[in-house]
Amino acid sequence: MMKYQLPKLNYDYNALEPYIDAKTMEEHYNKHHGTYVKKLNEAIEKAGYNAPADVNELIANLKKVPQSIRKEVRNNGGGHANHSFFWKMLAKNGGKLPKGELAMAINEKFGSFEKFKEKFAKAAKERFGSGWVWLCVKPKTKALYICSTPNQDNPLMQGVVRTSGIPILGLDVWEHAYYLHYQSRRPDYVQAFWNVVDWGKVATNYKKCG
Ligand code: MN3
Repeated sequence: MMKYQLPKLNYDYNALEPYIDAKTMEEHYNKHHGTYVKKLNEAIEKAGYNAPADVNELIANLKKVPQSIRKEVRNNGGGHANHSFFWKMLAKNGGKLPKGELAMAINEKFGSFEKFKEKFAKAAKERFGSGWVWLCVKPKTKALYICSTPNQDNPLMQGVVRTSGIPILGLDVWEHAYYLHYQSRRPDYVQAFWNVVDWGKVATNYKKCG
């Protein structure tokens, strides 16, 4: 029995069309995410490391991971955590506006929902090469902020990333996430993303932050 498993998708590959196409979903989920899971398990097994069951706990405590596999765990554990989180924040009938406490926090921090989206899109555009863009919460103050990380780094990687915090929404901006459908048009992919964000789930994430 492998320690970490590819989580089940809660929708079909074509559920997010036309914004995210079925072929991209299938490849991205099976091939890319599947490979991160496989390589993560291989690394853990190789070192005989008694890793925590929760992958978020694993990546939040990279210092506890044996040095010999720390880089593989950072990359593949990050890949597993990031994608598991990403799939959950997407929905067929997404795209509804944030409501309640989260909506107020967004307006307060960014001025308006439109301005928040602009700032997030800018961060996506400016992330050079592969990485992720995040909407995060600072644990003590519950303040919102936008950041981006390279490769498969995640804001939970305290002491590793400069912008550590708790992500409540993430967007994969690796080319494999959009190239089949959008080619090099990353900004078009980011605009399409807003149609499939499940704001109810993002609001739940926000609520859990305290
Ligand atoms: Mn990806």
